[in-house]
Order: sequence, then C-alpha cells, then structure tokens
Amino acid sequence: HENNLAQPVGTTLDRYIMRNQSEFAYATGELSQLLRDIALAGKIVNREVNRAGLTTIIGAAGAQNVQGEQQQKLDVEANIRFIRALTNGKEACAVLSEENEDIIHTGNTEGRYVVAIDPLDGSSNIDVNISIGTLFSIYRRVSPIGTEATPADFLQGGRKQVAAGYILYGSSTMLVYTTGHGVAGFTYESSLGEFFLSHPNIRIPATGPVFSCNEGYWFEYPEYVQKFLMSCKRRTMSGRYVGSLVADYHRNLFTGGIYLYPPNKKAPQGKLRLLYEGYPLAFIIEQAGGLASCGKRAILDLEPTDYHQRSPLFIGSPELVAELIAGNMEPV
Ligand code: AHM
Ligand code: MG
Repeated sequence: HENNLAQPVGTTLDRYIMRNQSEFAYATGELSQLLRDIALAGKIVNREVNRAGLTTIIGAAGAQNVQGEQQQKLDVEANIRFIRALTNGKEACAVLSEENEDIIHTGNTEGRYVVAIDPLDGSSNIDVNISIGTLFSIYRRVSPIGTEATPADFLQGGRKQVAAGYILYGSSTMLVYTTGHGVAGFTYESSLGEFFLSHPNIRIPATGPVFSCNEGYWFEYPEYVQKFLMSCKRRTMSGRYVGSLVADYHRNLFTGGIYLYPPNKKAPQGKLRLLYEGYPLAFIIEQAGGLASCGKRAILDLEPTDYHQRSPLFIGSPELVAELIAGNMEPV
C-alpha cells in the first residue's frame, strides 16, 4: 500500500483528517468527525492518565469487568470518556467495549458507524506508572440507518474495518491510525492540546532485533513457538516485554520485531481479544507492510463469532512472522 496521505510533518491531526477526507472510503465527513471524537476522548483520558498518580483515581474500583478481571478505576473512567465522546459525536450508533459484556447503543440511530474499543489496555501497568494504551476499530454499519445496531454490525470481520488505531500514553502520547491508505502517527503537544503529524507513512522493517512475549508461560507454549523463540535467541535478538500490548506493538513497529501472545494450556486461544485488539493492530500492521497471524491464518481473515472472543496473536515484521508460521506443523 502506498500512502496517498502525504502531508508535512507538523500538520495538526484535524487538518490532516480534513485534507484527506476524500481518501476515505466514504467521503461524507462522518468518519472524519468520528476520528476527531476519538482523538478528543484520547486527550481527556491522557489528562486522567497523567494525573493518575496524584489523585485518588488510582486503584481498584472494587468491581470486576466481564472477563472476570479486577477493574481499575482508570479503566472505568476511560470507558466512560470514550463512550460519552462517541455518543455526543453522533456518528457512532453503537460501541463495543472490553469493559461491557454487551454492545452499548448510543441512541444515534442515524449514525453510520460502529466502534469497538479497548478503552484502556494494560491495566496491570496503571498502578506502576508504565505505558498503557487505547485501541479502536471502526466499521460502517450493515444494519439499516435509523434502526438500532445489531451484532452483525460488529461481526463483519477484520477486512471490513474502515479505520483502526491506537493511542499510546507513553513518555509522549501518540495516536497512530489507518484508514486503509497507509499508517500515520501523531504526537500530542499537551500545552497546545493538539496532536501533530510526527510519523507520516509508517513502515515496519522487514525484520528486526526484538521478540516480545511473556516467557513465564514458556512450558505452556506450543513446540513450534518454543523452536522459533530458541532460534531468536541463537541469533541473540533482544527480548523486550512491557506487558502492555500497545507499547510492545508500537516499539516493534519502529524497530522491527515480533510480538507473540501464543496459546497456552490454560488459555488455548491466548488472552487477547480479536475484535478490539487483534483486528485493529492487524489492520495497521498490514498497512505498514507487516503481518499478523493466529499461527495458522491471517488475523484479519479470522471469522468473528462473538464480541469478546480471543485469538492467539503473532504480529510484526513480515519475515519474522512468516518464519514462525512456517514452523507450525499443526493442521490448519
Ligand atoms: P488487560 O486487558 O487486562 O489489560 O490485559 C491485556 C494485556 C496486554 O496489554 C498485554 O499484552 C497482555 O495483557 C499481557 O499479558 P500477560 O501478563 O499474560 O503477559
Ligand atoms: Mg485489553
């Protein structure tokens, strides 16, 4: 994919989106507005994340989310902020969030889009002041305009995404997204309250020095994954694992490398969620010249069956992902 969205570094996100409106699949301006709504919520969450250590907001809210995991207060906050921005923005008729079992109808039955989000991923990192992120995936609805969204709107499959991206709350806050015309990255300038184009036309190196996985599960990994990792070590590649998907992914996007969340005995489908983690990151990686696989098939070709389904994830530089899959002799 060539990036048709060539724009000078320093362009504001709003201007970039405006100038490139005609490149979107449907040049109605609604998707542009939706991306701006997400960026606005990202700024608000960024503010909350930055002062998390200073306020009582930090710490467990006492509730568990639908996956049975302890929910942090900041997760709840981020979830509320994103849903509110998407509701007020009017372009999304429904939202699927990691934090809610069922889809949330925004009341905007005229909205043409649905959005799947992980409002704040890497929650175990919040309390220890390590980078966290937001992931989002956007579809044009298939249900009739003027009615409520249906499960089919969210279960279209990764290839039907019209846009996807993430926000990394790191040493700088960045927004990276694609609409299927290449990948662009924007860095947040907090004193101005603006995202500026800092990384136009992001391409992942064909190979790279980093492998990222939780090696604590080594003995649970399938043999082909162990063999691949052994070969990474023989080449003295670097092991790098934040344990925050967006951060690990973002690093490898620039340095080249591979992120692995293999199946393990307890979690035969791994841990990561397809609709709001696998799909958006796979869309971005393919647009950046990389690959994303579950070990057998491209992530974007996996059939969605339920909102919170999980899938193993191997994602990054094309040569490394291809090498890993080539070692998988398990039946497809
Ligand atoms: P979360 O939804 O509870 O935040 O979990 C998702 C996170 C990812 O950010 C990260 O890549 C992964 O869990 C790490 O899992 P593990 O601790 O099993 O290595
Ligand atoms: Mg998550």
